[in-house]
Amino acid sequence: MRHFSDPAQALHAPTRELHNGGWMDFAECPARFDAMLAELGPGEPARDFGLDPILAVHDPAYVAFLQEAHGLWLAAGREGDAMGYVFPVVARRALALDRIDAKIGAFAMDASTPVAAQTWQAAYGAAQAALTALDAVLQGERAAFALCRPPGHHCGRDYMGGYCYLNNAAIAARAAQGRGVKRIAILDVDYHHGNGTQDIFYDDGAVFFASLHADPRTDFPFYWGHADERGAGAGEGTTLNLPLPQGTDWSGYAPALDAALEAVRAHGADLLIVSYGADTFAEDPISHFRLAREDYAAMGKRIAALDLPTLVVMEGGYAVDALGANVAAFLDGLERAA
Ligand code: OKP
Ligand code: ZN
Repeated sequence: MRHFSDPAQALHAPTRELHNGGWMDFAECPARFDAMLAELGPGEPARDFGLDPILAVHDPAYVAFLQEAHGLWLAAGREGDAMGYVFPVVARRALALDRIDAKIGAFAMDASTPVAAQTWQAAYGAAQAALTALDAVLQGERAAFALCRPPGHHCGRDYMGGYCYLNNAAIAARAAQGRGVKRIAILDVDYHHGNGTQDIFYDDGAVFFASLHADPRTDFPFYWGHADERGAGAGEGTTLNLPLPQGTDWSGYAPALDAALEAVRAHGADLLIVSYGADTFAEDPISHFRLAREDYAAMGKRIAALDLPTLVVMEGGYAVDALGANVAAFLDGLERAA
């Protein structure tokens, strides 16, 4: 399968993240990107579609913040990665605050998404990779893979979170709508619920969002991904959440996947976007499902049976040594059933 990326995506390299009250090495590391490229080969370069498709999803003030945040951090006399520690969840109002600590809290949903020196360049490259792979699909490619890193499914219109800064899947979906694609389905098979993607399309009846993920009662992002979140307004019924317990293996995963695929079929989509995460792997260091490599091939085959033009965007997956092979197994399964 053709795949697309931008070298700038390797430049985002935060050193650490808050974990259970202490510091751990940043799990979403540049080695993930290198591991995928080592397995899949260099692929094709992302083209530059500019800022407009990003601004079709994200708030301009948020995009400006991403570009300036690390510079403001350095200007405040800090070193290392910019991280927030105050989050305005109470009595929110539009205050135009300049201090980096105030800005970063207003544009973040968690304290584990640091902004490093080249975060913007990398996130921008990942979004352009998604747009380039989408273009290949709209030109007639049956499926294409955007090697997105950093991932995107946790961030929303005006906030970052969960290692995500720009929502690559949402940016591709809005671009597809702009090019005349009427009905779109986003299938999120990352271990974690794609709360940002859900949020962006929650009231959009043209974009169906289905997600299989660890039950948010036990796993990040906790507040979203519960089965009773089903969309609102014109999007009522076009969000489907299938939370699964920790320890889920293929025997529990496959029936839920089939239910999601059936719902995608019923939506009548013209384009499928898959948010693929390999953090459902049994050996993932931060996750608790038990999928094996061959399950990814089976997953790809079942998704291919939908017989839809398919854009795959990369999300998580932190067992770095196994990552390339897991991604390749999924893409091969998706391609072989074609
Ligand atoms: C991103 B993706 C503290 C917990 C923070 C964030 C998980 C983000 C996963 N270290 N965990 O969905 O793979
Ligand atoms: Zn994940």
